[in-house]
Amino acid sequence: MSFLMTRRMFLTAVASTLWFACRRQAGETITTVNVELGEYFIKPDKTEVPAGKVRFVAKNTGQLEHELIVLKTDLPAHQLPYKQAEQKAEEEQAGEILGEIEPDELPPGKSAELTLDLISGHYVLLCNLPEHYKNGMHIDFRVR
Ligand SMILES: [Cu+2]
Repeated sequence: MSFLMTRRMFLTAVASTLWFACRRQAGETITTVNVELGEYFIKPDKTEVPAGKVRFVAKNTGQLEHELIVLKTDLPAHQLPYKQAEQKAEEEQAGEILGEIEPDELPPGKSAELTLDLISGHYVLLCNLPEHYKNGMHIDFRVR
C-alpha cells in the first residue's frame, strides 16, 4: 500500500469522525430500535424513543416470512379496524403508514433496516400478513 493511499485513508477517517461529531452536536442523533419478529410476536427492545431519526433493525427469528409496518395512529395496537375477509388490520384506515420492511426483505433468519424521521406521538408496529395481526403481531410504540 502506497504512502499516499494510507494518508488519504487517514484523512477520510478524520473527516468522517469530525462529521459525526458535528452531527451529534447539532442534535442529529439516531436512535436504534432492535425489533425481533416471530410467530406471533413483535418485540422491540424499546417502546419509547425521543423524536427524530429512528433506525428500526428488524430480525426475523421465526419460521415464516414477516413484515414490519410503522403506523402513526391514535388507536391502541390491539384495536385497529379489522377486515375479516382478508384476515388483516385495515392499516390505511387506522392511520398513516410511515414506513415498511416488506416480507421479501425479511425471510426467516434475516435482518433488514428502516430509518424514519418520527415526530412525537403514538405509533403501532405491526405485521399485517394474513392472520398475523390477529395472532398478536402488534405493539404500541411512543415517540416523545
Ligand atoms: Cu408476521
